[in-house]
Amino acid sequence: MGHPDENIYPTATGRAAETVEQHQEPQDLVFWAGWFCPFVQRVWIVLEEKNIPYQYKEVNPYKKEQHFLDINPKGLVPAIEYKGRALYESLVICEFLEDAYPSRAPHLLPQDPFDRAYVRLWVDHVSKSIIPAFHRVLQAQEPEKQKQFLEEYYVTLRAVADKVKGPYFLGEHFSLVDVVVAPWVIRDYILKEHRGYTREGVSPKWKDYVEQLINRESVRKTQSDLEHYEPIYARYLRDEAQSEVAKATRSGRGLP
Ligand SMILES: N[C@@H](CCC(=O)N[C@@H](CS)C(=O)NCC(=O)O)C(=O)O
Repeated sequence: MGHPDENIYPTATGRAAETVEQHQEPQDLVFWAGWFCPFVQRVWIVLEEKNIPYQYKEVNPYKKEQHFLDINPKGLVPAIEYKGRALYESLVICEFLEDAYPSRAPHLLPQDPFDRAYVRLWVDHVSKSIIPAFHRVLQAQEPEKQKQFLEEYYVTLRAVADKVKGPYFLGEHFSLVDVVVAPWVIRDYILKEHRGYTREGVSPKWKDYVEQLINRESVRKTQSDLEHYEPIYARYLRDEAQSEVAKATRSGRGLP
């Protein structure tokens, strides 16, 4: 048997499978994706929001095949090739799409310099606080630790909830903050089933915000059937996952 993380369902399902089907034709922009990956989903949401033509290619990043390492030496999804040149790192790609397709609304970074910085500030909070806290809850084995990390996770989410203007983070304007939060709220049922998390436990405002995000069309179109995320997270819940994110969480390092 190979690497345990190779045993993921091979392709997108549900609404995401329909979206993949519609993006098979060659285009200037090739999107190297893994249907299950929350970092991939960020880029995918942006592509769909802006209606950018792209060709979807599924890759299993755990196999570290040479053709993919030539595109992203880190061997992580997402990556893109734009007119034959490669880029990776989900946030770098999201900002690139904003810059490379300036006429395509919605603008996920606002025009005003202060507002742009404000969005980046909260995107940074998601990357540096929310996602590591999510993984600590997910991977903790002792009930005491699970409880402690769940409380810490709530604190990181409340910080965002307190700033939400509604319906989205900035108000009516759907921004990059919403893009980076959405993939994690779709996956929160894992913590609900296994770690006692509830959306109400964060705050009523958080619950309302989450409803808006999960019903956004770009989010729904990039989501697979929930049952297929389960086997992937089962390994995290036993703290057996060997992904770069899992290893970083275990050793207390920052995420890759
Ligand atoms: N910082 C990267 C993280 C991407 C990432 O961790 N992707 C995971 C899948 S969700 C991956 O490719 N994992 C392969 C591995 O860990 O070996 C980004 O934002 O793009």
